Amino acid sequence: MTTWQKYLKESKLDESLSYVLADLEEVFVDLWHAFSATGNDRLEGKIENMNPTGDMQAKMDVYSNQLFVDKLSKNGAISILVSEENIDPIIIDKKRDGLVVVFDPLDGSSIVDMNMSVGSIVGVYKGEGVKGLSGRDQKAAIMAVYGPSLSVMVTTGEGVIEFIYDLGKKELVLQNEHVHIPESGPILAPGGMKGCGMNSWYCALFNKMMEEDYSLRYSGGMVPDINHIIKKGGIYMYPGTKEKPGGKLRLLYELAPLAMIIEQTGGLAIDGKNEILDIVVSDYHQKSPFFAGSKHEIDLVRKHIPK
Ligand code: AHM
Ligand code: MG
Repeated sequence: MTTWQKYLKESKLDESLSYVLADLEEVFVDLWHAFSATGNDRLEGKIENMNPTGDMQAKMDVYSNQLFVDKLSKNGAISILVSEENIDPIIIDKKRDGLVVVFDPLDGSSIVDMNMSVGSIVGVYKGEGVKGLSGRDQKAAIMAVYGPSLSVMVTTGEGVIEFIYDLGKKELVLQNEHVHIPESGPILAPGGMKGCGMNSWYCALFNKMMEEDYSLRYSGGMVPDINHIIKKGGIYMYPGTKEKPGGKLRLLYELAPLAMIIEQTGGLAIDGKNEILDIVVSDYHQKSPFFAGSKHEIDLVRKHIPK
């Protein structure tokens, strides 16, 4: 049975990337266990302030960010960390010719207290920083789904591999060595529907897809929704809305890693016109509209979105 650690040993990955992936297993497992804590150990509710990037913080946001930062800042291969929860990058050792790890430690904080599936998103770069780079420069992208089981998809640019946490072994074990998204599929996850009235093209596309018998499956957690779409085919959408014309979701640590995973499974991820992976990072927390999924459904967006 191939475990995560065995896969890292046997694959010809750059040594420093292997160190980072090895630590991430521990972070994902610890976080997944934290969701089942009871009594005083259970972390529920909001904190009475916004995070530095403008979202209300759940207690789990703070906890999960601390888990990532504590573990990764001790990793000798990393020079810089960029988190959704910190306005500025965390410099570990700028002189080191190391890796830059970007992450959303807990995506789906609005549903985390509802016992629904949520996730973590991670991208890895090499260099002195990430400004001026694009998602195409990522050395690896990883997403973890915290649901009834813990599952992890990882890509280093040669396809996508899926692991599932084995409770008996207490390790991630290989589940699927070649994850492929169908060319087309029935899952429709439309975010930003509040802006639908302002976006007549978006309403028209939504109505057309509902008439065509797509299955509505929007959970409020992008990672499990994307995971669902990779398995069955379909599309996740979050366009610019009246309230958020530039979109809600963050390019660097949410969209670019998910776009790399989707592309490596054979799907596509665009901002409406351009591929997400081609957008150059100019701000750590910049946002973008997002459409990701099977090729056929991305084609539908391209046909409907105003030129
Ligand atoms: P978060 O990083 O604050 O959790 O925001 C990202 C989440 C996605 O997981 C989800 O698809 C979307 O925001 C939900 O937004 P909305 O509540 O507007 O539907
Ligand atoms: Mg997020």
